[in-house]
Amino acid sequence: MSNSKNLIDTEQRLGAHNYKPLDVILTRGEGVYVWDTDGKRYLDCLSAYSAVNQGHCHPKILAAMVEQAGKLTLTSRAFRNDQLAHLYEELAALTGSHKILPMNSGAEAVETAIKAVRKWGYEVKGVPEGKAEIIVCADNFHGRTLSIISFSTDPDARTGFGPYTPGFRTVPFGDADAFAAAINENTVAALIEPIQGEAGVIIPPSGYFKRVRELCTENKVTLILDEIQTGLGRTGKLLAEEHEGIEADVTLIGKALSGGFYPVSAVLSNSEVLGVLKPGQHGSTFGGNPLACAVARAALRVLTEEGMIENAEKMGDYFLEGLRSIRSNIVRDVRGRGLMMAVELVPEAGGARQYCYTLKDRGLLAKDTHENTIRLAPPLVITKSQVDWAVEQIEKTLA
Ligand code: IF1
Repeated sequence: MSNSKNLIDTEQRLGAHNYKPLDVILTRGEGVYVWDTDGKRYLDCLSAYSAVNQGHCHPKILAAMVEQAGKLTLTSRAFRNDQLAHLYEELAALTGSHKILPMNSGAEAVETAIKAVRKWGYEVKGVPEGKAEIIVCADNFHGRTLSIISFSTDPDARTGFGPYTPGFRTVPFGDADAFAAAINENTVAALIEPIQGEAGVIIPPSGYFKRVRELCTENKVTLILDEIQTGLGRTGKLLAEEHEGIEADVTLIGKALSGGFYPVSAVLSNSEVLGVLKPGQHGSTFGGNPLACAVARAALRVLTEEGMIENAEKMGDYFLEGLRSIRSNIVRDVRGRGLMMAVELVPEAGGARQYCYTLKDRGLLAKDTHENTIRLAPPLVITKSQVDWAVEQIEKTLA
């Protein structure tokens, strides 16, 4: 205990205070479980913001990582490596995309897409130089870099970091008429999350994305879906766009692309958009490195071969049903798709964070978002009895 206190004090003293984590110090993980330094076990219902969809320390991803780490880790893109082509092939087969660009963090994938669609706008659509506009949604979360926070509507994320990158137009999420009204001849793209995560797991009205897709096609606007959080099985489908019956022109994935072992992200595109990038115009020292590729290949393989996506769909329905059966006068709403779920509390409950602390004491880790919402996103390998146990803890906490 005194040791944990020392670690926390040291973090407070030497680290920037850009986070306010729950005071639990984790040291080991396996599947849906993590253990703290006192040996207490927790069911992880955050999954590192959906980066460990495959469960903590998945043995097959670990084996692929160790094997590749002993062979070759980094070549830079100045030379080729023998893993990248395989990752391209497997991603293309899985998602039907025609061109792929590997990066590291999610924010980098978003930045990459923004660069590519701007250039596409000038070279292919014929937008006058410097005039490209991208439509984004209010309450979005796409990452922390300067251009991305320039179009954030969250004051914490944005305020004080200007001057801001211009060229973005904000519309309400889920409002197709507002979206239609925002399109003009300089609109090169729309960048949207299929389900808004940070905003509190906000699911758009049905038909919204069908209409957005049509409007994009009619107006030659590139539809970019940020599936960094919703993708790779989280919502019970490989990509959340499948729930909407649409296909994006550009899809961004990250997080679970490595199963949490390593930062790996990718831009998946039609040939036209990524086709505009020529040698020297974009890149990254680590993007597409052989270690990242080997890890990503294993992470994708276990996701599909071990039935995790189907499990997410089944367990998601079951978990939601359990949450909806909870009788509590502080629950305002329960929502979710697959294993991306949220319990919103009434404002009088006094904030979600205290309930996350109670859940932690009961052995369940979850993260509050936007004051009154508890976000629940366990690894996709969760079993029925583990869901039963989780619902019981949540019920006792909110009763
Ligand atoms: C943090 C939330 C999750 C994302 C989408 C891009 C990125 C993210 C849809 C950027 C990242 C994270 C980052 C994390 C908090 C977080 C998050 F609470 F903000 F909403 F996941 F739930 N697009 N999401 O959700 O990816 O550059 O981080 O790899 O602490 O900032 P990244």
